[in-house]
Amino acid sequence: MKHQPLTHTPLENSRVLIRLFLFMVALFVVLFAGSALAAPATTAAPASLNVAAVELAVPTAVLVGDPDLGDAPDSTNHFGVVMEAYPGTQAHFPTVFDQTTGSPPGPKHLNRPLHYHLGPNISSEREADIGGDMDGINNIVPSANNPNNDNFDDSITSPGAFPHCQLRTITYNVTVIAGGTSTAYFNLYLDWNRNGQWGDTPLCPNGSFAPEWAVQNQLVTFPGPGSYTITSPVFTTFNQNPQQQMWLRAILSDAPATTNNGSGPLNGYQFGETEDYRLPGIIPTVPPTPVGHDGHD
Ligand SMILES: [Ca+2]
Ligand SMILES: [Ca+2]
Ligand SMILES: [Ca+2]
Ligand SMILES: [Ca+2]
Repeated sequence: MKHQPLTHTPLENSRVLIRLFLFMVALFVVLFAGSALAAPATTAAPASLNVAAVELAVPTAVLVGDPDLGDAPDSTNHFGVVMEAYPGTQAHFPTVFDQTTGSPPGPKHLNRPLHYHLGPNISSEREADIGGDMDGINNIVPSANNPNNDNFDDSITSPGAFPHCQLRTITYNVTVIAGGTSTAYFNLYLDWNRNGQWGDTPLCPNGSFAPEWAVQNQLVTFPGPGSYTITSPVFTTFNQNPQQQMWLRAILSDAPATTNNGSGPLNGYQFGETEDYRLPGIIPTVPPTPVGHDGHD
């Protein structure tokens, strides 16, 4: 039997074209559906990023790009009102940045962007006594003689006692937000003699000086983002009246401090935070009065 060559009628050709068209449609649907299903997997893939974000514990309430200032009382303020450091003692702490109110300027950290700060959190404000403040109240309110209103003074959680004329250190926490290796300077001021200013250098009976600028430009290096606990260098205390309150200032900044009174540079620091603490006086513990026998035993 003679072999007949394969040929297609016009009808058969149109069927082939229809099948080919349907195959292409099916292939397109499969590809489209596949890409749609793959999309969530793409966004969920870098799980390590989520882990890093949790580890950082970056504060969400921070107004990134806004400055930070201290909240110790300052009598050179925008209201021209004298503030008290302690009852009956005028405050001379440099906290207000605006130098038209009087020098020296208080430390101001621009934090654009926020790079590192003291403790787990930070709150921002435009100025110490006027303008916007994310806490809803200015750091100091001179008209009400009301300082110490800045939230998140949280780097020194247990200052402890400062026995008179002893050697000791202090431990503080730092949070680094981003970037590679970075360096910062830590400074600590304590109003040992309670005269409403930092910068004095009282003398201990043993002949050693106790500068109120207790920690002077401790250089600290951070290998990367994270939370760090740091111990200060040893300093000499001076605390004749431990039952009295005492103002303490801690500064973390990108540039070294240059004055002994707790002030900052004329143009501010680029990064960091200033935390001011009004430490409560230590109430001396009174030995319990011995309970006498009542004679009925
Ligand atoms: Ca803080
Ligand atoms: Ca603040
Ligand atoms: Ca404070
Ligand atoms: Ca002093």
